[in-house]
Formats: sequence, C-alpha cells, structure tokens
Amino acid sequence: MATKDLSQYDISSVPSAESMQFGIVVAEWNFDITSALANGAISTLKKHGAQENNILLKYVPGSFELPLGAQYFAEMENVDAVILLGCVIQGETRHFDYICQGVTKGTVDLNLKYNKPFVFGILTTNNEQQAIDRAGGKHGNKGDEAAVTAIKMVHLKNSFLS
Ligand code: DLZ
Repeated sequence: MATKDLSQYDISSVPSAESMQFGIVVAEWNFDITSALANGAISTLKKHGAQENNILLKYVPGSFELPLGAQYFAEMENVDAVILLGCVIQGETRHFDYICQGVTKGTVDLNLKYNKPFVFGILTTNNEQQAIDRAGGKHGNKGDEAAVTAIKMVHLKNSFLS
C-alpha cells in the first residue's frame, strides 16, 4: 500500500470485488472531509468491480459513534466488510484524544469479535489543512486506501475458506 499518497497503489494487486458486499459508515462531523472520503471509497470499490447495490451507506453523528454504526451493519446486514470513515481534528481540549482512543479501540474490537474486516478510514489530524490534503488533496484520499484494504481483507478471508 501507499506510504505517501493514500490513493497510490498497484492496481494489479487488488482482487475483484465483484461478488463482495460492503457497508460504509460515515461520520457527519467535518462532513466536507468525510463526504470526500466516502466518494473516494465508493468510486474505488466500483473501480474494482463492486456492484452499486452491494455498497450500503449509513451515517452517524461523529467519529465516536462509528464503531456502533459499524456493529449495526455486522448484525443486521449481510456485509463482507465495513469501512468506517471519519475525521477527527485536534482542538484546544483533550476531546480529540478520547474520540481517537474510543474509535480505535472500538474498531479493533469489532474486527476480532465478528471475524470480518472493519477498516479504519479515519483521519486524525492536527488541523483542517492536513485533513483536506488527505481527502482528495495532495496526499490522496484515505477513502481510496480504506476501500482497497477492505477488498484485500475480504479476499484474504475468502482464501482461507475456499
Ligand atoms: C465532539 C466532537 C469534537 C469536539 N470533535 C470531533 C471531530 O473532530 N470529529 C468527529 O468525528 N467528531 C467530533 N466530535 C463528536 C464526537 O465524535 C461524538 O459525536 C460526540 O462526542 C457525541 O458522542
């Protein structure tokens, strides 16, 4: 995967997503950024063969709510992977730390509890410009990277089952 440009990857290394079903949960906080992440994720999934009706999109108020939104997908929809998209920007208080800790721990727990990929597509930046740069700006789009990760992880799981 890319280290500098989040949208740069070896296309030939990405399996077909044609038969895969995805849930995407998007935080409404910093929506200019998170909607750009969602657009990137959706177009990347489609680029690799995912069908439009196999990409399910839901919204939660903020990044802290992303793990629970993702859990609803796991329990109520037949998805192969869930992509969590959010943007937490450092402010004057320690709120940033608590939200980041909560969503990170929550995402790790979901991966292991449900034995399926829950992809961490959350920007955690010092300022808005850093987020813009990673939501379709000069450092690419974290939504693209999250989509590629979801496809690869579903493919990995399927390789153990076949
Ligand atoms: C409260 C809050 C703050 C200060 N900053 C952000 C942020 O930068 N990004 C984000 O996604 N959400 C933020 N939130 C909202 C929390 O994630 C959460 O929605 C509320 O604390 C309610 O649980």
